[in-house]
Order: sequence, then C-alpha cells, then structure tokens
Amino acid sequence: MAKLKILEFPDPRLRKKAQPVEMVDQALKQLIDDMFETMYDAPGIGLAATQIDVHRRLLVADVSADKNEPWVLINPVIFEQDGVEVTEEGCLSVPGYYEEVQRAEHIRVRYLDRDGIEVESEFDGLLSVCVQHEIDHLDGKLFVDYLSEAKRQRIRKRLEKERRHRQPEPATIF
Ligand code: GNR
Ligand code: NI
Repeated sequence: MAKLKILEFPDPRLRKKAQPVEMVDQALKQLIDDMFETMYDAPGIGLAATQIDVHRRLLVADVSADKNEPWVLINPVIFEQDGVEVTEEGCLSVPGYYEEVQRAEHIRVRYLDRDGIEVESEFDGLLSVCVQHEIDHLDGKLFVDYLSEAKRQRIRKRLEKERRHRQPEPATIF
C-alpha cells in the first residue's frame, strides 16, 4: 500500500482530460487500493485518479460515517440526471476552501466495478454530489470553476502564497 501525493490547484495537470481505463488488471487494483489509502488518510469522501496525476477514468468514494462503504467507478458515464441540489463542497486539491455548488440531485451512472463488470447504479444525496465532483475531475474540471472568476482568482492567489511559505523554492546555485 502507498499513500500518493495529491495535486493542488492551480496545478495544470488537474486540467488534463482522463482517458478510459482499458484493462482492469492487478496493477489497476493496486492503484485502487492506493487511492483508498490516500483518500481515507487525507481524509476525504472521494478521490479521482486525476488528483494523483494518473489520467485514467477512475474514481473512488466512501461517504459513510464508518468508512466501510467503498465505491469504485471505472469509466463512469452519467446517463440520467434530475433535480437540483446545492451543497457546500470542498476538495482535497483546493485545501481549506468550501463553497456552495449546484448539481443534479439524482444521477444514474453506468461504469465498470472493481472486477471490471459493467453495472448501473443510482446515486442521490452526498454520494451523488461526490460522484459528480469526481467525474468533473476526470474531465479536468474543479468545483472552483462554478464560482465567479474573482472568487476563483482569490482562492488561487491565496493557495499560491500559502504554498510558497510551505515549500520554498530551492535556492538557485551560482
Ligand atoms: O472530501 C471531499 N469532500 C467533499 C465534500 C463535498 C462535496 C465534494 C467533496 S469531494 C472531497 C474530496 C475530493 O476532493 N474529491 O475530489
Ligand atoms: Ni476534489
């Protein structure tokens, strides 16, 4: 098992569009395990492969209180949605910021499960919001994209400033 580094806004790698997973093999299962370890450790309720710099259409989630309801969605496609729901969202790639985002209330999703079996599931509540948030990541989209340009720039500037203090650039030799 390994804990992976999570990319942070405004890292341009978070803007890459993930490509479909072609094979559900042992290497992918290892990656899934590492993503769960990373997500639970963070802690977060979801994690998209994009956030760990793997540009494949894969996400994990667990919104349960006891952290014992793991979901794995490979190549997810939302094929039905209805209703409207506003939730205060956060993101491990935008640490410390929480803003209201409007999304579909119910979604139906077709995807491959951990065993590579094609299944359909219906999601609502927080899990629906989380799955939509993660699929956005796979398309290079972040929750801050739903905010005003001014708000997004303010968050970006504050995160950049904070990061400069956290990990100063290595001093230039010569
Ligand atoms: O941990 C997370 N919490 C959360 C809360 C409201 C809406 C979405 C989320 S997902 C987030 C983890 C994350 O960044 N996943 O990409
Ligand atoms: Ni996120």
